[in-house]
Amino acid sequence: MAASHKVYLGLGSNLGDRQNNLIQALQQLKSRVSVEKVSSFYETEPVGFLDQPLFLNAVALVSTDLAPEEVFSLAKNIERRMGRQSTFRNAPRPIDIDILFYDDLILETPDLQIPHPRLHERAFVLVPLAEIAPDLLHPVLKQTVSEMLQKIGDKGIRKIPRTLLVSLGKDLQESPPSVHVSLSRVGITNMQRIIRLSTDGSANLFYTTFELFVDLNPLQMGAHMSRFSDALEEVVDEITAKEAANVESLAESIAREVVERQGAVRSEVRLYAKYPMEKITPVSAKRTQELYSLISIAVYNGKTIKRIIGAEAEGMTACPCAQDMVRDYSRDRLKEEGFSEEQAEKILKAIPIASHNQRGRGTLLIGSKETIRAEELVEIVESSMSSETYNLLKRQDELFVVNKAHRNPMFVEDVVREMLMNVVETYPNLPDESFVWAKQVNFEGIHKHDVFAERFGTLGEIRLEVLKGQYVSKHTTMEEWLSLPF
Ligand code: PH2
Ligand code: MG
Ligand code: MG
Repeated sequence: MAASHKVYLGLGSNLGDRQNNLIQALQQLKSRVSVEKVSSFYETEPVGFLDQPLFLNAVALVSTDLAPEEVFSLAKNIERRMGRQSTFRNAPRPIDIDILFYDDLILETPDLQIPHPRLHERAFVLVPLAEIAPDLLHPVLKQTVSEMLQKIGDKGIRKIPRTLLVSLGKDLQESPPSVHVSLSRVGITNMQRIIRLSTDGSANLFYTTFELFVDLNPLQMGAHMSRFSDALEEVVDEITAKEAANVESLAESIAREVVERQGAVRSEVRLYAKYPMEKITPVSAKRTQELYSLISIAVYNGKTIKRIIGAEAEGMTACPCAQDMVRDYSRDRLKEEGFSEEQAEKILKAIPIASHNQRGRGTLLIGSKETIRAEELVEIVESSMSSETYNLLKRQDELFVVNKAHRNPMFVEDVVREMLMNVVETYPNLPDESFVWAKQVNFEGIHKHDVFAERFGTLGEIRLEVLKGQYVSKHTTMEEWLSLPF
């Protein structure tokens, strides 16, 4: 690892929107160095050339691998980009960035002197510096910052409140809205972030979309909070900055944090993570990457958590009804050509029969206290269609997929029933009160519309039908299941 240097920078502005200029300069610095500490902002009387506006000054500690000359040219570039003209020394400027210290380096070149040669005489430097580094030692003068400040005093220096931050903070959020009515759910949707999960022992990045809702405390906050979505964004940002073990635990931490920090009575987090899995093509045995969506839903009421885990995968279906018609038609054609009834039947068994086929998207969700591997749900969804599909197909693989699909024609309803059967068989030990939702959309090949089927309910309801042949009219919805006593 390259060495990291501690560099103190002095910032000053006395032209234009001074506070904005300091913040913007810090932002630009952050794109090249790591800004570790920033002092308060101070309004200061001009030193040197006196007939000019008051300054706003601040000091920042940054750590960086850049050499002193590189920090210097970074500072000059930012000054130039922010519209500083080189006129005369000490002239008014939108931004001035000076290197005060670079570790305990002592440097004297015609362009650059470190430590800054006049810093010990300048209260506009020493006051902010003393705020973040009182014990820092001047390598030439061998005095600490506090000692140097004591000698010159803090005359002409006034700490100013960061007005920008104050007005965007609590005040606005807690002020009453103009219409007095409580809201049922408040939240954010379509929030996109790259998250880090520790999969197979190392951190991997996943493109993820979040939805996050809260039920506000009906007595205290429902009616008079005016901005809640801000707080939610902050929680997602904080938690997604850390690495998580899996999507479930990420959704769970966000749900918990929101309730605990924001005093909501219930929070609901939904996230959709794009998940790559390596597959091997069926005949040519080539490696190919397939993308699936992992879905995680977590609901927290301040005491217990409810979790749903799911997967979405694409595959293909061939239509049984069209295939039947094509078979009947082909039988007639074969007979017209002089084949006997038996011969025609034999031929029809031997060759694949045409049908229309389409891409389908299946989704399977399971709500349970038990841990369920999302990868297993991907397998179930994929294997419930006429055939899985691949991003990469060599010619022999293509034949395999087409053949497989036409040997296994399925309606959209069949796919959902197949998924349910697979769930019942794969998870014999999941409790009856678990929740299941299987759905399938087929993007029809002979229509411009899509076709759709779904089944939701508790696993108990579904088992009674699949295993016992009973008819259960009650289909517990996800909303119901999520709001059942925890
Ligand atoms: N910078 C100067 C000269 N004078 N006075 C104040 N108060 N603040 C400064 O940043 C400043 C100054 C030269 O860069
Ligand atoms: Mg200066
Ligand atoms: Mg300068």
